[in-house]
Amino acid sequence: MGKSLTHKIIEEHLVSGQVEPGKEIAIRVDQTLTQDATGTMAYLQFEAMGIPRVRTKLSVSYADHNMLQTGFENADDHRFLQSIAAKYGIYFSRPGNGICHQVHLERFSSPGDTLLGSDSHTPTSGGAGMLAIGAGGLDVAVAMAGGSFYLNMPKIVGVHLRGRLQPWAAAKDIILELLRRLTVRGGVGKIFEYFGEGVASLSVPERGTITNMGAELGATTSVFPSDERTREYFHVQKRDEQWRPLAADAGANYDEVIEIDLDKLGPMVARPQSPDNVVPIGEVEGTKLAQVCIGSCTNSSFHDLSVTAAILKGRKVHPELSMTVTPGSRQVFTMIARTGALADLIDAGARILESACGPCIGMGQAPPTGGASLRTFNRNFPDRSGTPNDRVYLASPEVAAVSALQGCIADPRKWGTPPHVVEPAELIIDDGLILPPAPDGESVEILRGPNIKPLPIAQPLAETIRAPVLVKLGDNISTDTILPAGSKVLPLRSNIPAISEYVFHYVDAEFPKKAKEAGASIIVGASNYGQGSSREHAAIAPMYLGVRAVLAKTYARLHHTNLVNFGILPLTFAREGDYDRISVGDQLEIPDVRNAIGSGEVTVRNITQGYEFTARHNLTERQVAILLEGGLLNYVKARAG
Ligand code: MIC
Ligand code: SF4
Repeated sequence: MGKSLTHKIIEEHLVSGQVEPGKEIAIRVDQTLTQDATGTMAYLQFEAMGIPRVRTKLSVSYADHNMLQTGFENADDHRFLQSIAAKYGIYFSRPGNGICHQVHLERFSSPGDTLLGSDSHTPTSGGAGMLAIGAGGLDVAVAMAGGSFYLNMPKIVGVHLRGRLQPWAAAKDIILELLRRLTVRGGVGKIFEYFGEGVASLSVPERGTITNMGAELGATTSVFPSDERTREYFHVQKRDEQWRPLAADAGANYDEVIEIDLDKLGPMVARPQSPDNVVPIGEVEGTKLAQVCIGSCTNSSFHDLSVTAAILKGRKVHPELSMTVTPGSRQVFTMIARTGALADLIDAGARILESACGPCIGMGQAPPTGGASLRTFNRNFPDRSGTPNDRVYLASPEVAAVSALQGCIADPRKWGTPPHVVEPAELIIDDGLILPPAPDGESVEILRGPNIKPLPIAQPLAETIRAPVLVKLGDNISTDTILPAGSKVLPLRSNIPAISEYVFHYVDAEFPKKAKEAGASIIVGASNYGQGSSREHAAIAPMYLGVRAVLAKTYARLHHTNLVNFGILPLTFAREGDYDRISVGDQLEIPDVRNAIGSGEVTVRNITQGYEFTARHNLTERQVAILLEGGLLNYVKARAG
């Protein structure tokens, strides 16, 4: 039986474990990336490990999220990141150089290598044949220190792409179609590997759109083969020598296979407030729009912006809406300036934003109250845009551009012939905003602003947990709900005491106060608890407020690991009915938990209601040991000697 590409890469990087679904494996990490909203914590953690220089082949620190400088915090954090990168052997991509995933794909992706990034959309580089996985900052810090990355071996899903995309259908529609079929939980514990004749018709940035948004399926990662299209991409990036061919064996063995017939795929739209709330465009056509935003790490390539410009050329954005365009990288920005596409966008009345995450993470451009926003982004979780009860739709740049002209969601197939965008034969390559590390880090001084507060350290698991339930939540709660981002909160990422005041802000603004008063507390979640981002702050801040355990039906991979890394016990209900029985305010007791945890089951007493139930966990032995020691940092330090 032939091997999948994923198996080949994992086997090449295997440090320990058996490559069988569900078994814990450890893999070697070739490259790491961090961004500024997760990076400050990751580097504080790296510093705490006392290692003089990173031990990866390549580590890059990006400044792309925290770009609004309405106070000193973000500027200070960027200065900190720049100095720490110089000291510890890390490349620093300065503010203005672009969104981490877009820049990484362009300048650093490397087929067949592994990449661990402190951002959930790290799988974007899977578009160039990397095994690229999102993780919490602490896991990335451990990888920078030379440690392996541990994960439960996922199932491999082969996605067979048949045919080719028809006019007006886009790469975005492929991933939206998968979200429609599988939902935001459908990819948990899985890696999606693309194959079939349809692959060759997709460029690397188009593949990047698909692997990027595989994160919304809950997938561990997604990967494309490295083929002739990949070679062309490396050639225009003037990185020919970094390309190598990679593919699955003929007749490769997949745990599951999904077929997508590209010939039959039309434009799709995700409705508010979940990326899997997907319908064919006909079902939402005519929805009046207050805003259209093009950009984010999902759709901000030269092709995406050039298609948009060609549609808008000689026309004006509808007067009742506001349109923004964000180039994903300085390279894209420069190229659209040279080809004239930028002038067409400006003429049409689009608001041009700097190369950064921007509106995708609520850093400006919150839509008006009640107004619908159509975005080419990857997430439309509640309140993420910065407007309470927001109505955010997700679609391709083609749909967004045509809709921007018409003032409502419009089917481009009824609008006219798709523009033909010619990819430039030569790109302007200028890595001037990527600073290499100092050759001798020892003399570099780390510049710390007053926003950077010391890391709180978790406590070893208690003998007995006795605590009230402070909040009870429904399915698919994202980390945006646990700890919002946006322009007010993001600048506090290096300051846990300050950011913890925003935990569950939109669910119960009193949560931080109640948690501090209670001293110890428990969160109750339902299915796919903690989906979405890699932000470990959604674990650190609750830990800081005294949250000791979470009880949920199932967890998203990244958040589950982050909870363990910061000493919060993630339990599951043995019987789902026990979820229904429990109420906010109930006092729970988990007796003798340090001993009981080894068996995989613990007894929970609901003291308020007077009954007992069983809770389980799916922690590996290593994770149990981490919890007993009070988090990964304590665990690593104890083993370092
Ligand atoms: C996101 O898209 O939610 C973010 C902001 O990029 C996060 C990282 C963070 O919260 O800093 C992610 O996707 O991991
Ligand atoms: Fe930035 Fe949005 Fe991409 Fe997250 S999803 S990395 S916030 S552009």
